[in-house]
Amino acid sequence: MTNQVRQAETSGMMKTVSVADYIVERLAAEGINHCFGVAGDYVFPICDAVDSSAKVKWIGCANELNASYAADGYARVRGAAMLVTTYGVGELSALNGVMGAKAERSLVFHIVGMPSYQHRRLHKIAHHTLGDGVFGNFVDLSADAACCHAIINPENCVVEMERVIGEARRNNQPAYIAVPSDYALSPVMSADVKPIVPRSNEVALRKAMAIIEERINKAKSVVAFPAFTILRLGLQKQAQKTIEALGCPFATTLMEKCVIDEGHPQFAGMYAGAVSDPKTRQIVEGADLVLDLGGVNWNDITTAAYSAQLDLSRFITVGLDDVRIGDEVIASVRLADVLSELAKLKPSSAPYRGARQELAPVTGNPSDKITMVALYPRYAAFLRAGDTVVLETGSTSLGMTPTTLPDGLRVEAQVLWGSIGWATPVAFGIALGDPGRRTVLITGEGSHQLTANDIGAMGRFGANVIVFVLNNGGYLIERALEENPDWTYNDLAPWNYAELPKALGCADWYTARVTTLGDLDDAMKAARASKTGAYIEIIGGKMDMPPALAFAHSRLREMYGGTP
Ligand SMILES: Cc1ncc(C[n+]2csc(CCOP(=O)(O)OP(=O)(O)O)c2C)c(N)n1
Ligand SMILES: [Mg+2]
Repeated sequence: MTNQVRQAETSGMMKTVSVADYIVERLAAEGINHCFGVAGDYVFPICDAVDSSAKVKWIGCANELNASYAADGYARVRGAAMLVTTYGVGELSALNGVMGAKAERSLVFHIVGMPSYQHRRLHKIAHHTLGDGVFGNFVDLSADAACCHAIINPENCVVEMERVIGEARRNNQPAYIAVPSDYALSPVMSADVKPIVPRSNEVALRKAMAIIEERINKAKSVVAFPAFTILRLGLQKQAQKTIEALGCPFATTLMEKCVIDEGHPQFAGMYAGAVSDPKTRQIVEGADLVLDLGGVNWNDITTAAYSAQLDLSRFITVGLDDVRIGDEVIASVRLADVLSELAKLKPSSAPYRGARQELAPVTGNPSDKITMVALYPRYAAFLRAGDTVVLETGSTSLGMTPTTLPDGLRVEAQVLWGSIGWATPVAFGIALGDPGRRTVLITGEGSHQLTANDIGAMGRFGANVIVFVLNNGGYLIERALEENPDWTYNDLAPWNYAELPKALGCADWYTARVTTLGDLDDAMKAARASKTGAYIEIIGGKMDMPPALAFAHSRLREMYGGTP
């Protein structure tokens, strides 16, 4: 059928474009060149349109959950991504990943092929349904994981695509686009619409800037927080310029690790409530004005179990699309516009200069077993400018975030949603989306077991990721968060991790399984030199945890409360 439409395009007098082709080409115009997904019959027309597009390449993943994570990773570095799944069985498998993208503000266009309009009209009993002749059962579920959605037909296609693209860009969150399979093959009806580009209302912007400038001028001390959304919107340089123009110190939470180099002279450290460095804590909690650039997420993790003492009356929060000052909200003001206005300011006094944090020294003898004390400084020494590091939830992220890292890194983590298994496909999506940088995945083995099968896709599509898998015999972070670390539910099937790349088709990858520091140092050198992907399985101790986790382990009662 798709071919028939395409033939009509070339042989007929009138140029016709199918709905499926239109959707794919319109999303390509958003800067998307890869489409992650799993095929299925209801979505064949969309898959065909991708396969025959000169601009978008089909990237088949092992399952829809992986594809949704890979799309999240791609969107983080490219601004937007395309995810294609089939009706019901496919889209529901992707829900966790799409919801996570919504929580963490990553723009994934989720396109789902539905049963045909004709079958819907006749209430046919069809596969991938509940057998009830109802075709709306899953639309609401998938739509809830997005910030906007559309059910496409040939008449509304052009208008609806502009609406969802505009709205998804405004919120930087997923959009759900459902396309009945017969409509997907119909010629699209033209409509006269222009792309909706989110922009500030000039009057509102001037009003917000007047208040912000007045507050800055009055404040005796200012601290800025570049939020994770700065990274999602690719505004790192603008945020840095703004902070340099203000001359004030800036701090980050662990959701914004390295959003601006940690070696920047105005960096005041990582703020995490009671576990912050005392100087950082004083700068943040003692500031007259906290300038939140992008809407920091003050959750249980970023505030170290709600131990942050932040007086919201001292805050100005610049959101993606509004500015909040106390109870006053000024709507229709874009973050990027506020940043460029702030960057025009001149600092009233000499800029803040913090003490540069040096990288921790690499310690231990070559024959020593690998301990966490020796491991994390090694990661810091291994990483270099031009790397994008993907951190998995688990002991790894708690080990990495307090570790000072070199300049020029990009760090991606899913701190708020925290779904294990996320990091492996995300590293894949990032490697495809941003091939000019080297992607480094750091994961625990328990998380890796959820999504490791797409190491195969990395090999297939030439994504040369460097993978570190910490094999510590189970779910260490969970052992640490319980009185009894030996519950059997924290144990795992003992995989031979270092053999996975070969079994999954990455025959030319560098692989190693290391048990001593000397072996680890050699493997790190070889991984860095390798032109293909690299995979290092690191054997760690079952209860050897980084200091932040050990701290939590010693304070379980404070964290969770006592037994009632
Ligand atoms: C999808 C999902 N399921 C379960 C959890 C709960 N959980 C959080 S961390 C974790 C274990 C991580 O283990 P591993 O990756 O081996 O890291 P380690 O802490 O051992 O270094 C689990 C099961 C979760 N966050 N997400
Ligand atoms: Mg583990």
